[in-house]
Amino acid sequence: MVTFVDRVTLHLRAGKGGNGCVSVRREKFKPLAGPDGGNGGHGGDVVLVADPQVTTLLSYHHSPHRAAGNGGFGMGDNRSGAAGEPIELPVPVGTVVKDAAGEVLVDLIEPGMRFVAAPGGQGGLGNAALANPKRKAPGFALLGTPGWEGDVYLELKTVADVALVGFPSAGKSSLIAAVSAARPKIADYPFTTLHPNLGVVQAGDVRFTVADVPGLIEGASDGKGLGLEFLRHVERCTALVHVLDCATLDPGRDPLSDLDVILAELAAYPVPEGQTPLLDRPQLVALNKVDVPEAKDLADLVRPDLEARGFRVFEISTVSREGLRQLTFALGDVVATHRAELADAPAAPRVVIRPKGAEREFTVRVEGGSYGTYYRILGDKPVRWVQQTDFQNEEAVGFLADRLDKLGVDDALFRAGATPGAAVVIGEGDGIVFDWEPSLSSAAEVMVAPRGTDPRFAPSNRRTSSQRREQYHERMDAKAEARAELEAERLAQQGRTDEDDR
Ligand SMILES: Nc1nc2c(ncn2[C@@H]2O[C@H](COP(=O)(O)OP(=O)(O)OP(=O)(O)O)[C@@H](O)[C@H]2O)c(=O)[nH]1
Ligand SMILES: [Mg+2]
Repeated sequence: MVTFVDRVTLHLRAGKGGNGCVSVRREKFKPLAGPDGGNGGHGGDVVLVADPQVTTLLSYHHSPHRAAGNGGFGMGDNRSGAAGEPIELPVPVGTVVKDAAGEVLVDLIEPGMRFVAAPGGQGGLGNAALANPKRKAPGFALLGTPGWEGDVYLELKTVADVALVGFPSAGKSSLIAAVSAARPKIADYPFTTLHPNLGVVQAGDVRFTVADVPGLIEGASDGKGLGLEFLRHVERCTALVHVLDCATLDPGRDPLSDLDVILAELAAYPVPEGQTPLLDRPQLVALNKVDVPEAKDLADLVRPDLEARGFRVFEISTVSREGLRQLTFALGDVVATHRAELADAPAAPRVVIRPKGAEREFTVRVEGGSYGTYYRILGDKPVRWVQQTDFQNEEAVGFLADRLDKLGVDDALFRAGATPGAAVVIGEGDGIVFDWEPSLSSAAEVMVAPRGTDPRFAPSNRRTSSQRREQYHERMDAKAEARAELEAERLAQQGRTDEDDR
């Protein structure tokens, strides 16, 4: 038996980003020829795709754990890691995706719509990419960040233009089989249909889809029979067709009271906000099984009453195919009119989804616990930067500190009242805990000088150019003097030797 699964919880894991690489290029006469560590590859995404070929969530019911591939590590010689293999999960058109808290994330209502349910992690930069004129040979690389991991909840809401509702065995499945190529199970016991069936109907040049939902009985809104559970599949339809059984032999049942029971049950069904209540949509009545003579008589009898209540009534037989053409053409008109209204309606204002925290990149929250106050920093960037840091590597930790300071984290901590040595946690939960040491931000503090002095105010000992000129002349004079002295000495000596020769 084919199982129809229309709700499932998926456990997804996107790929982890690959780590960047630290490497130094070596050449024969240049042993340290610069950094050449490549970047890590990005982790693969898990993507849900609305696929018209898929009709149930069955495959996810059997294997709800799905994971995308991890990014490859960067390597030396500027080789980047391979990107992780993404996975695409085909889901039926009309699948609503919710997060673990039940919040609607997306409604995959158009064929081909894609939704990245679990984004892959970022690959870490290698040391070649981290090099810049100031940091020529980085001795560190960034780690890849983990991919998104968690649960999403899928719920299938069939997308059909027309829904067939009615008591069990009224002939709903027989009708869908008579007007479309769908071949649902048909039998003369109640609750033959256990899941919605879809069929495509061509009426003139209008093509529309019809859904047959499991039968309703009195008290369905209290959970009797199959309950109202399957009316979820009716939520999106344009029009309803009440299929009324004119040939039932059950005592106490006739088309008029059947209709009242179904109307009461439909009225009890809460549609999601912003949608038209089921009973405010166009409704048609099909009096079925008129191939049976008694049924035909009964149909003729109740028809004026129903018309007086404002319904368009069709006498049909799925066996003799009587009245089917009129019914399908009338439905085609309703659907076409509705489609034209939708096309004419002014387009809904476009909703711009801004990335979260676009205006403020992080927040500081002061929290207290039995271990004293600590400061929690929340924001995508700081959290990601921590994930990218190899805490075994001092240079990498220094790089993290610089990044946090540049973002303004130190200033924000000051403003929040943190003092040096305070405990700072980055991220939710246990996160990473630091002892805060504010980075030095003013040049005066960096210069080494006794407390209370500032070398910038110390008198200069550089010579001015006039002083330099003076000194030059003094030195030249001294040289000339020394040379004259030497000359005199030489002459004096010569004189003495001349005397000796004599
Ligand atoms: N004579 C006659 N019998 C019909 C007609 N349409 C359906 N039936 C019979 O009615 C019985 C129930 O038909 P289904 O189509 O299974 O009824 P259903 O409304 O889908 O019932 P559930 O799925 O149980 O809610 C079957 O035995 C059909 O053969 C009809 O036009 N004439
Ligand atoms: Mg059925």
